[in-house]
Amino acid sequence: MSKIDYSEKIPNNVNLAEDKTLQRALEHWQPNYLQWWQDMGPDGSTNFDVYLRTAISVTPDGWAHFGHVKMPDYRWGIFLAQQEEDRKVNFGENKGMAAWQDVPGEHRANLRRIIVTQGDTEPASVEQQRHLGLTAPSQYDMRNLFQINVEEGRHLWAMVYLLHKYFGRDGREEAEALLQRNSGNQDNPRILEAFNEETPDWLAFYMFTYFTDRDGKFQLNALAESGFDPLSRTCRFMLTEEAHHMFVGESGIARVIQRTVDIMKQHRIEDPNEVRKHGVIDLQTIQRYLNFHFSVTVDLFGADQSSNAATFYSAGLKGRYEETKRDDDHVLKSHQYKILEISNGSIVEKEVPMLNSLNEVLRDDYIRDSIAGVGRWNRIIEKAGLNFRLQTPHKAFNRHIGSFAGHRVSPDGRLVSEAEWASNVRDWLPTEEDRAYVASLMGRVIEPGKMANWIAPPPVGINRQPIDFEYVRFN
Ligand code: BYC
Repeated sequence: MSKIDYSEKIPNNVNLAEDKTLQRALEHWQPNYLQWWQDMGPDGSTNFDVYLRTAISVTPDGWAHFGHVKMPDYRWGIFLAQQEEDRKVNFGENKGMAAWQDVPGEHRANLRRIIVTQGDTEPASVEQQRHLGLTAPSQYDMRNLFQINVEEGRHLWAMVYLLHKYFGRDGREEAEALLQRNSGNQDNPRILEAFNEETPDWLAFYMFTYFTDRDGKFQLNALAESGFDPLSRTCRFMLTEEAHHMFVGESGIARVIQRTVDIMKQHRIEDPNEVRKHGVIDLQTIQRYLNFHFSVTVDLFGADQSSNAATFYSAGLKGRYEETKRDDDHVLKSHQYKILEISNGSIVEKEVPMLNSLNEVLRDDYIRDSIAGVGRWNRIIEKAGLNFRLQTPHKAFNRHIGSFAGHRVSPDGRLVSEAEWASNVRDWLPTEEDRAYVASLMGRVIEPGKMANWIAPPPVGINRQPIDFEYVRFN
């Protein structure tokens, strides 16, 4: 197994010491990264010792080593999954060629763009979540937040390594720019819209990690198929860390629901106003947050028809989810796909060339995967004997990218007038009052094992530790 040497300034499994120019360039970027972490990373956490997992090798038994660490001392490094022998480009017009170990000149600009877009989301999410440590509902949750933050930081390192190693001077400039754009900054925002939204409270955080980190899963899987082998290997290792992020989201929402339905049962109440009197989050508010995070995330897949997506695929740069498990020609020139469009005032299906609709293909795979967890949340409500059910909205609801941008569509998929939208939007998307109510519940709970009133405890702790383990030492 290829162990990672933590005595090196930048831990890595890419023989960095043998490439002095690259090593110097990354060592030059490192203090700027640490400065960014100080300025934009988890607020007020510098002195905390946090029970974190760190990768000590990229093999299955080595990537999750647990111990208390001060976050600024976390060893961010560069880890690629092991190289597969004789790997090929598995799709597109270059299918069957040996996978590229260097950037093919004609695809340089597109590859750089994909890597920069991926890289931009990682620090953006840390910025979005930077104040949440101040209102963590338990030590367990605070630790999970910080774990996610350090790993998103490492994912930025992963993309910066690719930019520095393979893209020369413009790669180095892009790496600097990744630290200069900031989430929500009017003058220099993050690239994709969802990463400029706020994550102001923990309900939003769990929704983000459930829905938006899942976009990460699907995009990284598509990039893990890339014919550019270093990108594929990088994404394959990033994916091992992504599962925990989505777990935090799914189990977080499950615990919020559990607590709410326990209170509803105990007091025999269903009216959301009554529910709120007990300091828990009503199911209707959870639904509105779900509608928001789902729709904003669905936009992240890009336009339904995209010549960029067709080019990325045909060139062998970005595949479909589980490309190599699919049973077709992997060239897709004669394939069709059904997308939705608006025609004569209603939403209808239309068959178009699949190559141009690969963003939609990935979006549909994503939607299928997201719905599964919502079903598991509903089982908690059902078990409590309540009739309420959460639902993912129609994929045309609240869209800002693609053919539905500028149209009003209800959560159940009807094209509606501006007037109907205006009179219902308060039931469909979180209102100022919802956000203020959720914010009013937030407050840091620091005693080991204690939970805020609005959330149930998790069934088990991290790494088989008890729930009242000291996950964060505040010093
Ligand atoms: N917001 O032809 P289109 C993660 C732009 S998440 C703003 O459809 P394309 C993570 C687009 O750039 C995974 N703008 O574009 C999760 C284009 O602009 P130009 C992130 C948008 O290229 C949680 C124009 O609209 N990874 O890892 O086919 C925490 C036309 O669009 C948006 C990736 O996304 C938007 N939502 O598709 C931490 C993978 N959507 O050229 C991390 C890499 C589109 O006209 N990225 N536009 O100026 C890609 O593969 C593609 O760039 C996209 C866009 C799928 C995002």
